[in-house]
Parts: sequence; structure tokens; C-alpha cells
Amino acid sequence: MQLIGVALILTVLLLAGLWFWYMKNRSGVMAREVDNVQVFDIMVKGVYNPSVIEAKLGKPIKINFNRQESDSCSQFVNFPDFKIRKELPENQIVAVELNPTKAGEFVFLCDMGMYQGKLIIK
Ligand SMILES: [Cu+2]
Repeated sequence: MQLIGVALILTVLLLAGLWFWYMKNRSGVMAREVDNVQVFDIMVKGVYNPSVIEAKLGKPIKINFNRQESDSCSQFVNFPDFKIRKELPENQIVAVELNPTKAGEFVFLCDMGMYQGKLIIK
């Protein structure tokens, strides 16, 4: 009986862990609003941080990339759905401005796809 109890507890913990992971990937960091623009600040250092961002449809978006490394991998950021490719010089803030016309999930990534992020529009 005790073994069943332990197995049950482990199963519940595992499911809770999966649920949190799922929820975390389902929603992103929300914007701060400045003059009706949804603004995000993303640090580029090994990864995009935050890598999942979430905005509302109908308001312009501005994503400030701050690249704090010299690794050439992250030198360019691409938003394939918006046909945007921008250079991110080291230690500079580069803004990418978007005005999505539909909801959905849009990836952004470096040239080789090692750095990956996701913009969720709801
Ligand atoms: Cu890369």
C-alpha cells in the first residue's frame, strides 16, 4: 500500500511539473506600454532573454534588442514572418518595430537558428 502511495505522489508531482512547463511555454512576458506602444526589452547573451514575449493584437510593438556579447552567432536577428533581418551591434540597443495584423505565434531567431524566441500575439 505504501508503494502505491509513493507512486501516486510521484505521478502527481510529474503531472504538476509538466503542467507548469506547458503553461510557461504557452504564455510569454508581457509588454510595458509606452505611448500606446507595446515595448519589450530583450537581452542577447547566450540566449534571448526573455525568449517568449506576448503582445495584444491591434497595438504597435517595439522590441529593443540589447546584445551584450561578441559571439557572431547572434549578430543578426530575423523575423521571417515579417521579412525583417536586423544587425545587432554589440552593446547597442536596436529596436525592431512591428505592427502585426493577425494573431498567432511568430518566431525570431539568429541567422543559424541557434538563438530562438517567440512572439505570441493574442
Ligand atoms: Cu546563430
